[in-house]
Amino acid sequence: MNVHSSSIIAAQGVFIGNRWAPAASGQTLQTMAPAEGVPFAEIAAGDKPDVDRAVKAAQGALAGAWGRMSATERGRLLTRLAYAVQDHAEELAKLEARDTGKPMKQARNDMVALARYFEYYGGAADKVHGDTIPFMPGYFVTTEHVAHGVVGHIIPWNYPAQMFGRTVAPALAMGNASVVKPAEDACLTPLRIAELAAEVGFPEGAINIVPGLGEAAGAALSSHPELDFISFTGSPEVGTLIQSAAARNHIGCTMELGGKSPHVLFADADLDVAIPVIANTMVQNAGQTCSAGSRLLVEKGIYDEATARLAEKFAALRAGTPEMDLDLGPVINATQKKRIQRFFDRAEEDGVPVLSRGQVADGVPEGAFFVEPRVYGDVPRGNDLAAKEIFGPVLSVQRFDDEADAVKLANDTDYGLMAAVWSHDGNRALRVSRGIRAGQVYINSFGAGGGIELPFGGMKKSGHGREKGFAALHDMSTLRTTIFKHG
Ligand code: TXE
Repeated sequence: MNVHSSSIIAAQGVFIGNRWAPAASGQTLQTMAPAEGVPFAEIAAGDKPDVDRAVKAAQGALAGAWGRMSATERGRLLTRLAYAVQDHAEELAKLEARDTGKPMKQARNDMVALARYFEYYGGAADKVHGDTIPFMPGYFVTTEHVAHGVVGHIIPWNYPAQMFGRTVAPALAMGNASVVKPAEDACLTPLRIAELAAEVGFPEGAINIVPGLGEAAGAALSSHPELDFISFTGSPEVGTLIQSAAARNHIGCTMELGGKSPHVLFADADLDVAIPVIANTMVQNAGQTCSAGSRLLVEKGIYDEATARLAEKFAALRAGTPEMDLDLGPVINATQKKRIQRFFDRAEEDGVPVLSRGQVADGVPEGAFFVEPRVYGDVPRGNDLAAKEIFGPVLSVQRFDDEADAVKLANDTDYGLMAAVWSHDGNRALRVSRGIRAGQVYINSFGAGGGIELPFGGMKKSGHGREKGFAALHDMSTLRTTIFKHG
């Protein structure tokens, strides 16, 4: 694909059975370059007939070469794809940066993570062991983890390449065949990765991509009667629709539905370490990260010092285009920009003070989707700024009295994806971490560079099921128990 600015990329269409084809309807959609505010790519508007064809191709793969492959051979293919991603990292990063607007350095890091997903799950493919279970005399019982079959993956636009690696790599490692519906706002890297997969030898139908609108291709995929499992990352509203469809088809699903993750900062924390991490985890990907640490809870005695330091950090932040490669890029589209502006307007009506604002760099194109990064202080408990997932570069700060109050405040949200506790008192940090309902809790750090080895997923309304680590391999497979009565 040609990624030069000023030209519109014509993506090749849907990718089914290792071949490109136009959408059955012949229709296309235009996607925008968020850092330019202009149309960037023309993608196929996939819909039900395309999804039907993709599911058939996936079933064909399971009945054919892909289904017959040993776990070791599958692992080798995944590893080869990891190397191919590394070989094409710069091309993929440029594509991702233009499609999402993120700074080049963040897009490059995304490609490192993408390759790592395929490397990790390539190595793990033949290391998922079952058990033998002691049972009555005369019986020999084993369990094994077997593929679900055809897995549907509906992924969002914030990290198109990483999300592809996160959900597709473990599915393939376990021998499933995948049908992916990437987001209409940013889907070019998943298409290119699928093409690379075909080049390194993945058999026809193992990986199929049907781009298109959520309510068309996404709805057709999630309600497809021959799907065996579905993995979704996106909004809680769409998560509800997909879970309802999965329930109607009696299939399993994993849901990753975002978060409002807190940093709990005690007075004895090392602010030199904590403050830069807190500021950075908030503006990474312009705050459009499900696990963004978007709430800072500060022990009252250090509130002034912590917020002053944070204000300084935020004031220095600059948003710019991928090529400017500054601290953050734009948000994904005009709708998200308007949505964030509404939070700003409401905060003003509620009299919540802005502690600090970063800036949008001079020279960014008119009409691009940039948002000024902001920190809000003394956010009232229950206020939208502290309760809702904003999905933008907006940090809400609140103060707490003591340990019990810190735990109460940390849990004062519907979400439970990630959290961090910052304190030099290890006993207290561990105690507090036990009280927080979140799928991942960090002590004196946050995010750990993506941590592909570490199980990741939600409690409460952040969803269910686990991605990353071996936990993903278990979710991407089902258990067969063999009961052998012998002689
Ligand atoms: O998400 P959608 P949107 C949150 C975040 C953001 C909000 C809205 O708070 O502000 O959601 O973002 C597909 N049937 N997250 O509207 O619509 C869609 O095409 C089947 C958090 O972009 O949920 C895309 O591929 N699929 C999040 C995917 O769902 C449908 C990441 C996600 O889009 C569908 C993104 C339908 N009826 C947003 N409608 C995270 N957890 O990281 C849409 N889709």
